[in-house]
Formats: sequence, structure tokens, C-alpha cells
Amino acid sequence: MTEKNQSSAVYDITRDLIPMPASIQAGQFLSSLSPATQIQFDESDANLAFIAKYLDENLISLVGVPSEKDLTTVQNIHLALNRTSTKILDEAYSLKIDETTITLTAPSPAGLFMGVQTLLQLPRPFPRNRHPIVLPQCKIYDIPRFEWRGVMLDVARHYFSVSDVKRVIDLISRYKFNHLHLHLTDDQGWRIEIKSWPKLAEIGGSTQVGGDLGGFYTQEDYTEIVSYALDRHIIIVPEIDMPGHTNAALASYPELNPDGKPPELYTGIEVGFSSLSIDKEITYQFISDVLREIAALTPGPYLHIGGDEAKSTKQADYKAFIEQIQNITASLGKQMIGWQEISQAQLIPGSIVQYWTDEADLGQIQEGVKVIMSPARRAYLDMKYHPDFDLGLNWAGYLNVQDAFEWDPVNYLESIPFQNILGLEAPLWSETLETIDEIEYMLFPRLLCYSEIGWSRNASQDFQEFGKRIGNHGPRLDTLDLNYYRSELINWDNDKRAGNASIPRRRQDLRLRF
Ligand code: TNX
Repeated sequence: MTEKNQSSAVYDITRDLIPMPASIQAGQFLSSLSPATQIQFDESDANLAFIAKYLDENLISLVGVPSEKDLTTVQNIHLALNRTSTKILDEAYSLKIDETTITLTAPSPAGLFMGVQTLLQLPRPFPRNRHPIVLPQCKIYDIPRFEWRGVMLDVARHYFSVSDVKRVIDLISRYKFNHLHLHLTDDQGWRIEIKSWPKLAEIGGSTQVGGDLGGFYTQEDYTEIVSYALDRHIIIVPEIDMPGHTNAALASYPELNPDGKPPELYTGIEVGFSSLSIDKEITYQFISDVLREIAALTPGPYLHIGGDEAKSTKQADYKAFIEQIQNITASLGKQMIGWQEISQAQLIPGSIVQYWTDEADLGQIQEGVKVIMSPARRAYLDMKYHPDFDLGLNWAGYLNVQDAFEWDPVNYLESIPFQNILGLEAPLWSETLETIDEIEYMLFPRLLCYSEIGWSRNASQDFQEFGKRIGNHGPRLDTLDLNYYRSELINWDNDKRAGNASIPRRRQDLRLRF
């Protein structure tokens, strides 16, 4: 017979937590949640109010009356800011679960939000409507390994709706990502309304890969995305790709072309054929207007200016162009980010280089310049999981879960000193993707690997262990109603769940192209 608050069924909380916290002290007992558990916080703080509501919606409102009468019940969950500790990063948190109280403390709302994500992964069974839920008593202290943990979504090759983007934000925020980079423009589509150049969205946004109707975000839509992300402590990083990848803009405004004539709208998937006119004054007027409007809508400190695969721009022109754009972003009070090719230009401290391939140039990383690691062979979520995979590309190889896991941003490139590495980002290009189901299928489970690598100071170095953890985590993916790929490298059978996600339905013509 067990005593009050004792349970012989204490489980190992490290078996399925992702990402693994920096330090865990496991207690010996379980506590139960009840529908009457109160969330306490400073109600004058809107950030905390959002977090409390989020916790209520995603946990407390799902809790049923405790069934194990011999467990103690958590009466209160305290959310508290502890602003005195200035030394630790904003996103650190500590979480304590004892017999009657859960205490979550952090120096900032971002840390509390990260702690809530950990808390959401602790209940057994996994939250479903009105189930009794128990929690392991424990003390967790956690702090991120990298400052930049990003995902990129290409909304230019295919347009995705505001609700699709919100779904991506919901999913990545569960795994402690803190940046969502939106690739807003490319040859195949211009996806953001620019009031001073309205034809960009009207004409440039009208189509997409494959020739279907495209779409674009109004400035109100974009603002809605930004604030949805901000509530979840994710910074939106808008990318306007230039001087290449600009066919959609060139088709909208002929005066931006070197020959003054508009090209046809483009719906294929080749790269490297377009360039803004580098020596026309109007080009810089155009860029200033676009970046000014986007900067004004974007609270985050970054503007991504692309800069990749500018194969139709002369090398000397390219450098001067990037330096001029860097001046424009600085004058708007923003830091410039660009794909690795921009490292050939003279960069100023604060500018950020995003590494993606050994097939493109990478200059010396200059003083004060940081690097985001997105190596295609390890971090490109649009690469197929294996050769017979229906979706995705394979120019950088195949990327199964183990490949996504077995690398490290710090030692991937010897030429970049570790103190210059800001973190990692996993890009999802959308040439072959049309639906949110397909996005989810490419994201998961590989995203779990980037979460572990990017966040955890206690990351597993061992795929045997991490692969098991992913398998154990499967039921949690199910509770997110996620269409994830049941990789053959993972044992998903731990609880013999019914109902497999299937490969999403595809349009035949797209499937045949790759
Ligand atoms: C390379 S990565 C590109 C994109 C493509 C992607 C497809 C980069 C900076 N450029 O334009 O969509 O490969 O994997």
C-alpha cells in the first residue's frame, strides 16, 4: 500500500524530453494536476497573461479529475520573473515541481515560455481531453546552447496561407526555436504587399511553381504573423532576396531590368538567371522603399537580403551592391543578414552570414560578423529523407533523421571560429511542397534533431539514444495532430498506437518533375 504522495510508478523523464534540459534532478514521487489547479502570475504583465493563457489552453483545460487518490494534487502553478539575475540569458528558466506547487522562474517572459514548453512535455499520460494527468516531482534548470535556433520557410516558390504559417510557428515554438525566417520573394513569387510598389504583389505574387494561382500577404497579414510569432517568443526574419532570385519583381516593374523589358512570370525551378539592374538609380530607390516598409512592420532587429546565387550579376558589381544594401539596412536601424555569398563584400560588425553550402563562395569571416549554420547536407529540410521519397529535392544528398542529427554547428566548418557561430537554422524550400501536410512531413521528425542540437547543453551525442527518445516522443507528436514521417530508423512502436500518417496526396504533375 502506498503512502499519500508516493507512487511506485515514477518514470524516467529523460526518456522522451526534447530538447534535453541542461540539468534535471528527478524526485521520487508523482503529483497530479487537477482541473482546479490555479495559474498564478502578475496580472498587470501582458506577457505573463499570454503565457498563463497558453498554459491553460494547452494543459490545464485538458486535465480531468485525478484518479489516483493517493497522489498529492498541485494546487498552484506560479509563473514568476526573476529579473535580478542579469548574467544568464533571457531564455534560461528553472522549473520546480513538488507535492503541491509548480514554480517556474525566469529572467524574462521568453524564459518562462521556454519553461512552459518543458512543462508541457512532462505529464503522463499525454494530454488528451479530460484525462487525469500526473507529473513527476523534479527540479529542472535550463539554458540554451545557441542564441539562434531558426527555421526558414520558403513562401515564395509556393504560397502558404497565414494560418499555415501560424501552424508552423505553433509547431516550432514547441521545440524552443526562436527565429522564423520567411523567404518572401524569389523568381516565382513576390509574397508581401509593398504600398509604394503595388505591382510587386499584384503581378509578382500572382503565380507560383507549377503555374497555379499564387498569393501574397497584405501588410495586415504580415503584422498578424509577426505578432503571433512574438507572443510565442519567435522573431520573424523577413527575406527579400536580391540581386538575383528577382524575376517576380522584374516582371512587375520593367524599369528594374538591365534592358528595361519585363520578363515573363516564371513558374519553373531553375535558379541563377535573374538580376536587378545594378547601375540604375531606380534600383536603389526600389530597394530603399521595400526595405523601409518591411522594417517598419518588423519589430525584430534583422533584415535578410538574400544575396545567394547571383549568377547573373558580375562579381565586382555584386560586392558593391551588397555594401550599398548594407548601408540601407543600417540606416533603417536593422542588422543585415545574407546567404554566405555576401561574405565576399566588406561587412560591418553586426552583419550576419548564413552558411549553406561548400559549392558557393565563402569569404573570410570578418571582425564582428556572426554566422548562422544551415549546411544543406545536414540542415536542408527540403532534401528527401531517402531516394524513393516522394517529396523534396536531392541536390545536397538524402537527409534521414540520423544525418540530421549527426553534426554540430561549431565544428562543421573548421574555418569559422566557434565564437562567431550564432547558432543554426534549418531551411525548408518549397519547390516541391504545396500543403501544410507536406510541410509537416518534411519538418518532422528531423526538426527534433535541430531542436536538440540547437538548444541542449546536455545534447545526446549518440543517435542510438536520441533515436529511442524520438520514438518515445512519438505519442507527443500525435497529440499535436502532426503528419510526420515514420522514419524506418526510429522504433515508433513503443505503445502500439493505431493510425499512421500517410504520405500526403500529391498532384501527379509535380511528382514527375524530380
Ligand atoms: C538553393 S540555399 C537555394 C534555393 C533553393 C534551394 C533548394 C540557397 C541560398 N539557394 O534557391 O530553393 O537550394 O534546395
